Formats: sequence, structure tokens, C-alpha cells
Amino acid sequence: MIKKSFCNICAPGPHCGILCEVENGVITKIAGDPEHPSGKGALCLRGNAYREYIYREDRIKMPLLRTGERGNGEFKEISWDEAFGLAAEKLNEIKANYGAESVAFFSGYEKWYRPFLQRLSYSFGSPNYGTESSTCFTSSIMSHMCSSGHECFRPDLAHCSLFLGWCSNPFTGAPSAVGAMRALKKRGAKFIIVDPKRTRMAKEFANLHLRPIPGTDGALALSIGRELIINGWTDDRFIKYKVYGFEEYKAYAMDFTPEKAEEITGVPAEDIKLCAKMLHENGPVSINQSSAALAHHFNGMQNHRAVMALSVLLGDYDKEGAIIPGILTYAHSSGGFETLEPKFGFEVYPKDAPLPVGCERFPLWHKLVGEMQATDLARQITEEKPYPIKAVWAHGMNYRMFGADNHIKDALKKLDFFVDTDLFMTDTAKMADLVLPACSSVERSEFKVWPGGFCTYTEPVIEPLYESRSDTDIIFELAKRLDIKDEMLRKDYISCVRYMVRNTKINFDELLKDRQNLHKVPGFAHVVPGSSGFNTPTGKYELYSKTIEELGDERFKPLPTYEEPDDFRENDYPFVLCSGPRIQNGHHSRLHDVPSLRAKRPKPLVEMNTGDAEALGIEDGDMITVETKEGAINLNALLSEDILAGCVFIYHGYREADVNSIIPYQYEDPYTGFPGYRSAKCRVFKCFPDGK
Ligand SMILES: Nc1nc2c(c(=O)[nH]1)N[C@H]1C(S)=C(S)[C@@H](COP(=O)(O)OP(=O)(O)OC[C@H]3O[C@@H](n4cnc5c(=O)[nH]c(N)nc54)[C@H](O)[C@@H]3O)O[C@H]1N2
Ligand SMILES: Nc1nc2c(c(=O)[nH]1)N[C@H]1C(S)=C(S)[C@@H](COP(=O)(O)OP(=O)(O)OC[C@H]3O[C@@H](n4cnc5c(=O)[nH]c(N)nc54)[C@H](O)[C@@H]3O)O[C@H]1N2
Ligand SMILES: [Mo]
Repeated sequence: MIKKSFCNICAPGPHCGILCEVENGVITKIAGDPEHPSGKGALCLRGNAYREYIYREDRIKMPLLRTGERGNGEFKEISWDEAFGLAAEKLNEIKANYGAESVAFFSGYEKWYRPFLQRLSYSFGSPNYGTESSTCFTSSIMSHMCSSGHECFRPDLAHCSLFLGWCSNPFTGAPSAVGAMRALKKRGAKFIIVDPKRTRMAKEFANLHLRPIPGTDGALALSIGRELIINGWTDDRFIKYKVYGFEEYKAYAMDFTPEKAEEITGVPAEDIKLCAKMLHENGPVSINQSSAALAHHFNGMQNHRAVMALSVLLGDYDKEGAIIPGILTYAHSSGGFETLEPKFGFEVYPKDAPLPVGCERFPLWHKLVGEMQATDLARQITEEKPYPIKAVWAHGMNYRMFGADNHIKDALKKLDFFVDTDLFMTDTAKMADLVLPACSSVERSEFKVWPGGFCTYTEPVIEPLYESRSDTDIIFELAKRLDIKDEMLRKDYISCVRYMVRNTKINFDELLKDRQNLHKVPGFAHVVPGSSGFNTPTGKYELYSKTIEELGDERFKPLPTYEEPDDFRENDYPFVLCSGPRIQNGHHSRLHDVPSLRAKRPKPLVEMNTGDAEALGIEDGDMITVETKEGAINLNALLSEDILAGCVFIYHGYREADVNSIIPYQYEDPYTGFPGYRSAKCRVFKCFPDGK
């Protein structure tokens, strides 16, 4: 029998449709679904391993109660009934003793159950709902919110003449987008790629490749902006009517001469001038800037704003062939239509609660996001200031995603009560008091949207493995056991989804009847370029952000100001450590234990420039030490001419060489709280023969 579902290894936007062959309740084969708009029948390396991922040997089979020391993995199996009874008793006890805010609710990478977890947290009385998006995507949303007032943008690849890919290598990060790039190239469009690595994207597509030192993008963008202005290559009519703060921007950008920018970024002044000229001569320009590689810096959000400013200077904004505002529809996916999902959590926000974790340190985050900024969780658990956090209820928590992760690891040990729900027995789950088994996307149902106005309510392909349950079943049951007085959480998943999409014309009964196919939302229409306006205080695109100015705090600059990453002052550490650029066979921590994928790149590697290595007597494959002011790890060297001299690149999430253990503590973007994963200073040396 063949049943349709989707692969949910990567981010929800591009989840690809799959066809699952099922025999006697077991999936025997998975292939891409040619009829599905995402993937169109093709699967990437990770998608092809989805069956193997689901059937990993370390799936958690039963609810587990800790019996040994935290972290040593000794548990006994208990029933679901006992697990819920215990959890409800402990959480209500901690609430009675320390206040509801002392319980934090956290979600790792998965997005589909988040609206319900958020509502649970708020209805319980805790403002401390937070997620992995404290390090992903939200920084770019914040950048857009305080410039245009829209959450996100999509490049109009069907009509652009120049694609400016700022930190863009879909060959590793988004394979399903490569086809669109090829079509664009075939149409004759030009490509500028900005990436310190000579990636496949740069080699195969770029007419011009700029290679800045990681974390210096803001200076580069300001300098390109300056070139556009002094050469008269800006769209003055657009600027006059649609832009606020141009004169201030112009005055500030004038300092960033190509020569000065060359000094800061390492990009030759001539290339900066050429880049501006190409942008001028080849419009419309569509800029695609990463929400991770550009944001994972001490200065990430402002760098993002500086890049975004180029679209506005060119007038290539919200028009055909440029970039067009988008809508986050449901659970971090963009369907091109609105739902009431964002309100679902916040309508029960506990109004008298103290500020969520991280919101004192990151006031712009608080203003624009309102959730807990989870990167500050380690500090607050440890210091108990301004109030203690005594319990964490987590779904899919991976402590290795945090910068300086030894701090969160130690903090978790200090908790009175820690629950983690995961598919697998991870090192984080091993530290929990109670571990609950979740099931995968093919073992449950879910409401889901896809770009182009599509939605579906999926059907389980197989029964949940072992005693595992879907995250939402767990959340709804906990709400009942906690005796939370929330009428929606007293109902069920479907009732809540119906409630969130009540503003649309989606016929939910149809969805429930036909679960094997995608449904088009009745009345769906694509956003018309030029129709979105600006949701900002001035009603214009704010190069000078009123939203930031209104914070009334001099640390925060309304212009897209360039500040050197703080760690760059550490002169004893000559290299820049850029951790995280995607690898084809990895997806954060979740695929490192999938044998066939791990076999493609078995060891954690540090990529470095061949010339740099030679100067240090390092040969390809040598075990070397990478040390920052936070700590040191050992890994094997992978040498390449394609790596920018002076930089090293390391992928994250490995147990044996955890790069986040050496990202400096509290090395965060003050606007967003995002860790500086991609521009910390380090030194590199060959290990002693004994490997130490
Ligand atoms: N295979 C795979 N794909 C993934 C993921 C994964 O783990 N594995 N993760 C998914 C997730 S959650 C996210 S958020 C996205 C991230 O998506 P991206 O940020 O687009 O992906 P990256 O590969 O991290 O970075 C893109 C490119 O930016 C370059 N880069 C790094 N630092 C800088 C910098 O400071 N400046 C400039 N100009 N370039 C820089 C890198 O060399 C890389 O080639 O990827 C998604 N796709
Ligand atoms: N150094 C460095 N660190 C980074 C980054 C970087 O670029 N560099 N990138 C950051 C970014 S962009 C991101 S998105 C984060 C990644 O964020 P993480 O949360 O670390 O992502 P994963 O490693 O996928 O871990 C998620 C956990 O969820 C579990 N899981 C999977 N499916 C389900 C489910 O349906 N239910 C439940 N309950 N659990 C499930 C998985 O088994 C896994 O243990 O890492 C961040 N950390
Ligand atoms: Mo991410």
C-alpha cells in the first residue's frame, strides 16, 4: 500500500511530499511525491534517509523516570498515566511555591506543535515560553519589522535580472531551491554571491563573488550603498515618497569608502565598486539574504538591515522581479494567506506576569517578539535573577544548539524538575527527570500549509512506534492533568486548528475527508507586488527605525549601524571561527546518529585554508585543536583552497567535538540575543601526538 505524507527533517517551509510504501504496518520504502509542489518528486540526501531516521535504534519506547544521577542515563519505564500524574503534581507544586513563571516551556527545532505549547505555557500562567527560534529566523523578522513592518520577503525569481545571494548556498542548505536557480541562470540573469567560502553556488553561478570576513557584512553593504548614492544610481522617486531617514543613512554611509570597507571586510575596493555598478546596470535586483548566516553574529541584525537597505536604494522593493513581502501563515510556514495562529497564544498571555527570560537584556526582542529569549535561560536558571526558574518542560530540546552550551548544560542540572519529550534518547534527554517518547510526522496527523495557498490535514502512515505519542496529544493531556482553566485546551487539536483558521475559507470537513491530497484554500490569491505598504510608525520604509528609536536606549541605533564583532578585539586569537554553515548530510544534531548519513562524513571536521594550514605545519586529516577564550575542542582538519584565509569553519551538534562549547558565553547580538556562532576569534594548532 502507498500512502502520502511529508518529510519533516528540515525547516517546515520546504518540507517535501513523500510516498511511503507500507507492508504490515511497517514503512518499507520512501520516495518523493511527483505531484507535491515541494520537491516535485525529488528528495535530498536527508529526505532519502527519512525511513532510516524514523527507525533509528535509539527511539524512546516508553515514558522513562530517572533513577540514577542526572545525565548518566539510568531510567525505569513507567506508564503514561504515572508520567502525567507525576508531571502535573511537580509542576503545580513548583507553581505554588515559586510562581508560575518559575516553569519554562521550551521547544527545540520542531514547529508544528508550538502554538499549543505556547498556549499551555500562558494558560498555566508562565510568560516563559521560548523556542529554538531564539537562534533562528527571528532575527531577520526583527530586522524587517523595524524597517518595513513586514515579517518576511520572498525574492521574485521568475522576473529578476540579477540575483544577489547574500550568504546563499542552496546546494547544502536548501536543495529544493537549486532548480529555481538553474532556471534563473538559463534565463540569462546575473548572479552576485557574497560568501567567504568558495561554495558550489559561487563556483557554478557567480558572475561576481565577494568574500567578506564573516561578521563584516554590514560594512560591505554600507559601502555598496555609498557607491549607489555617489554615482546617482539610486531610485530617487522611490526614496522621496517611500523611505524615511534617507539623509541620515546617506550621511552615515559616506564614511564607508570602498577603501575603508576593504580594510574591514577584506573585499577588494574594486570589487565593491563593480558590485554597485552591476546592481545599477542589471535591475530588477532580487536580494536573498540568509536569516542564519547573516544573523549569527554579535552585529547580525544591523548587518541584515544594511543589506536590506540596498533593495530600497535601488527601488527594487515590493515590485515584480525584486523582493515581495510575505506572510507567515501557520507554524512558521508561509502559505501566502493569513490565519489567526499568532493570536492563539498571546490571547491568553498572563498579563500580570513578570518579564519573560531574556527580555530585560534584550528589550528590542521583547518589544517585537514577546516570547522568552531562550539564549538567556542558562543565566537566569543559574543566577535566579530577577526570579528563579525551577522547572523546564521541553519538547525536542538539544542543549548543544546554544552558544557556550556548557552553561545551559550545568544550568539544567540545577533544576528541580526537567522533562524532555523527544523521539530519541539524546544527551539532553538523558539529563531529564522524566523523558517522554514522541512520534514522527508519519505516525500522526497534522494541519499543514504550503506556499501557493495549499493546506492539508495529514493521515498517519503507520501507528506510533512503541508507546510513543504525538506532541500535541501530550500537551493536551498535560493541560487536563494540570487542571488548567482554558476552554480551548480542554478541547482537542482539531477544534483548536479550526479556531485558528476561522478567518479563512478553508473547509475543514473536506480536509478531514480527503487527507491524501493538498487542498487549495478557496479564494486564495497571490500577494500583488506593490500592494503591501509599510507597517511602520512613519508608514514608510524606515532606514532610520522609529521602532528602535522609541526604545529610548542609546545602545540601540536607529540606522543600520556597523559595529565590529566584539570578539574581534581578542588579538591573541588570530582566526575567525565560523560555525554552522550547512553540510548536506547533517541537520543540526538530529542526523549525526543516522548511520548512512554519518558515513558520508564520519568525523567532525574543521575546514581551513590550505595556505594557513601549511604555515602552521598542518596536513589534511591531522587532528588539530581549535581554541577560543571559552574553551578548546579537537577535530580533524579538512584543507581547501576554497576557505577564506584567516577563517575556520566547523559544523555543530557533534557529541565528540561540540563547537558550541567554545562559543564565548553571552557573546550575543544585543538587539536580538542571537549568539555570535559565526564570528568568534580562535587559535588553531596541531594536537600533540597523544591527541591532547
Ligand atoms: N543540510 C542542511 N540544510 C539546512 C540546515 C541544516 O542543518 N542542514 N539547517 C536549516 C536551518 S535551521 C537554517 S536556519 C538554514 C540556514 O540557511 P543559510 O544561512 O542559508 O545556510 P548556511 O549554509 O548556514 O549559510 C549559507 C552560506 O553563508 C556563508 N556564510 C557564513 N557566515 C557568513 C557571513 O558572516 N557572511 C557571509 N556573507 N556569508 C556567510 C556560508 O559559508 C554558507 O555558504 O539552513 C537550513 N537548511
Ligand atoms: N554553532 C551553531 N549553532 C547553531 C546554529 C549554527 O548555525 N551554528 N544554528 C542554529 C539554528 S539556525 C537552529 S535552527 C538550531 C537548531 O536547533 P535544535 O533544536 O538543536 O535542532 P535539532 O538538532 O534538530 O534538535 C531538535 C531535537 O528535536 C527532536 N525532534 C525531532 N522531531 C521531533 C518531534 O516531532 N517532537 C519532539 N518532541 N522532538 C522532536 C530531535 O530528535 C532533536 O533531538 O541550532 C542553532 N545552533
Ligand atoms: Mo535555523
